[in-house]
Amino acid sequence: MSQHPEHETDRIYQNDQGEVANFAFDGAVARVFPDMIKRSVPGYAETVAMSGVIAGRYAQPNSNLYDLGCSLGAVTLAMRHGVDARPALNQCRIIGIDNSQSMVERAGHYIALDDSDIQVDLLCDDICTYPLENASVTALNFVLQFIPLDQRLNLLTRIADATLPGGALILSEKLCFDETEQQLQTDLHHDFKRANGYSDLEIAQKRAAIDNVLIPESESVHIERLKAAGFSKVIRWYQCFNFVSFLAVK
Ligand code: GEK
Repeated sequence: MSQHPEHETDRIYQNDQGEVANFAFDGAVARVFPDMIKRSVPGYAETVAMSGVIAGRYAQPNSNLYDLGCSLGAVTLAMRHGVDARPALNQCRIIGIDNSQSMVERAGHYIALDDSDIQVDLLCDDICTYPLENASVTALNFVLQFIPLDQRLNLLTRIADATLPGGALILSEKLCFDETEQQLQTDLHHDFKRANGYSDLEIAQKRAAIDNVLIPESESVHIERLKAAGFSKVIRWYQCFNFVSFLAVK
């Protein structure tokens, strides 16, 4: 039996780095990831947990469920438990894909410790090219925002094409807003981070690191593009400050 991987407190941006390098999902980030995402993304725990509930409703017998950009497999596990609760779904397969080797390795330890017979496969690959098929539920949990803008429609179209009729995509993202709301939402997000123990220096350096890497879009851009990709119905089922999750049904 593999050991539960220890995760550390996120101190990556604690000391003044002078020139801050672009953010990357490397080994240092993978080691602190559970702490980092919980303290940085308002509503993260609820988004993950409800992804399992949504998966339980939209999963279809003998289909695939994809967790694209799975990091340490939090949504993979939530979807597994959502499916596990329904005996008709015991032949479903859950596929977690991430292009960070460090993330996939650590995700493997968490999956190995989880007690369920539902098949889970973890792959280190690029979600923009990996072939998808026979999908009843796909999760893109805070991942599309890291994909180059000109590749987003293509990825969503490939997901829609691979989705069975009545299947679903759960898309969680950081949003951007018009000028007035943007300032308010940014202030609230930074208050949230401060309340979780991040200093002003950590907040500023993380922002500098991630600004060129995470490109948020507005709610209307997301909804229109999901429809253009081939989803017939899109709802916002959750929002916490500037972080949102959509349910798109084919
Ligand atoms: C969670 N969903 O815990 N192909 C594969 N993986 C990618 C790609 C790509 N092209 N681009 C980025 N990633 C997770 C959290 S984190 C969000 C997702 C965050 C991966 C990247 O390696 C990272 O693990 C993940 O997408 C984004 O619910 O850190 O804010």
